[in-house]
Order: sequence, then structure tokens, then C-alpha cells
Amino acid sequence: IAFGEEQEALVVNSWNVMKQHAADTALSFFLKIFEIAPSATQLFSFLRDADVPLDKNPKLKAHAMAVFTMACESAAQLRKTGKVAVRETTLKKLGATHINSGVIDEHFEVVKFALLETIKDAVPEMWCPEMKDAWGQAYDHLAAAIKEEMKLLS
Ligand code: HEM
Ligand code: ISQ
Repeated sequence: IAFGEEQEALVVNSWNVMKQHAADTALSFFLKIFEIAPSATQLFSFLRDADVPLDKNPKLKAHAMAVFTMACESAAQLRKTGKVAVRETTLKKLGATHINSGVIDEHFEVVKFALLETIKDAVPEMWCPEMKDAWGQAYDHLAAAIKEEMKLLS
């Protein structure tokens, strides 16, 4: 399915609403991942090392927001160029972080599902199949780029 202005707008508009509740969105995203694959949350060092509750963890919020922001930027790039553009240095770092943390390809499906469920819960009045598809495409392209980088490093 084509990725045009409508698809980009579905992603950007919903993100603009969600980011006004960044802390809630971040926590709900992480809890979804935990629900689907509890063992995957063990991969996060900022939780293994944490001495504050989940909802007070500053790294959890910052990192979770980064995932949404990157998917949103990926949507803008998809619309403009038909592919994902992440800075080479950023991509290298992401590949390394994920490989070194023990992330495997299957985890990307878990995170995708959690991301979509989080959006659905955060903006139920905006949610529709087209929005799900637009976020799904933006995420898939980004995930493919990170997985490719991980493959080069392993
Ligand atoms: C770290 C984004 C998929 C687990 C990070 C960071 C970002 C990020 C921005 C911080 C990087 C850094 O500190 O250098 C993304 C994006 C993803 C994705 C955009 C998909 C498109 C996944 C998946 C998993 C995962 C599928 C597996 C559950 C982790 C872990 C860390 C991390 C364990 C390291 C956290 C730590 O211990 O500090 N990710 N991620 N990520 N991500 Fe992801
Ligand atoms: C990092 N990578 C993927 C998903 C995440 C969710 C919450 C916090 C950090 C993350």
C-alpha cells in the first residue's frame, strides 16, 4: 500500500496527541511489551539496575519516546523518499545497542504489536485500520533498517 500524505498525517497527528501524555504513553508501551513477552523486558539494563518504580524511571520514558519519535520520522521519510532515512551513525549505534543487549529479530514483532496497541489505547477516537497500517508500515521500515544493521554486526 502506498505511503502518501494521508498516511504521514495519520502518524504525525496521532503522535502529536500522544506526546502530550508522554509519561503515560511510555509506561503503557513498556507494560504491553511486558505483557506479551515478560522475558524480553529483562534485556533492558535500566530496569535491571533500577531502584525506582517503573513509572518513575526517566530512562524508560526517554527511550520509549525515542521509539515513537523515530517511527514518526520514518513516516515522514517514507512519504518523501519511499524509504527510511536514519543517520548512518544513529543506525550503527542502534544496531550495536540492540545486538549487545541480546535482542533478536522475533522481538521486533513483539514491540510492533505493543506499539500499535499503545496507540489504539492512547487515541481511541482517532484509531482506525488506516492508522494501524500507516504506523505499521513506518515501524516495519525502521525495524528492517535496524535488523539489517544487527545482521552486519553479528
Ligand atoms: C535501546 C529504539 C526495537 C530492546 C534502544 C534505544 C533506542 C531504541 C533509541 C536507545 C539506544 C541507546 O541508548 O543507544 C528502538 C527502535 C526499535 C527498537 C526504533 C524498533 C524499530 C527494539 C526491540 C527490542 C528492543 C524489538 C527488544 C525487546 C532494547 C534494549 C535497549 C534498547 C534492550 C537497551 C536499553 C538499555 O539497556 O539501556 N532502542 N528499539 N528494542 N532497545 Fe530498542
Ligand atoms: C527501547 N527499544 C524498544 C522499545 C522500548 C520500549 C521502552 C523503552 C525502551 C525501548
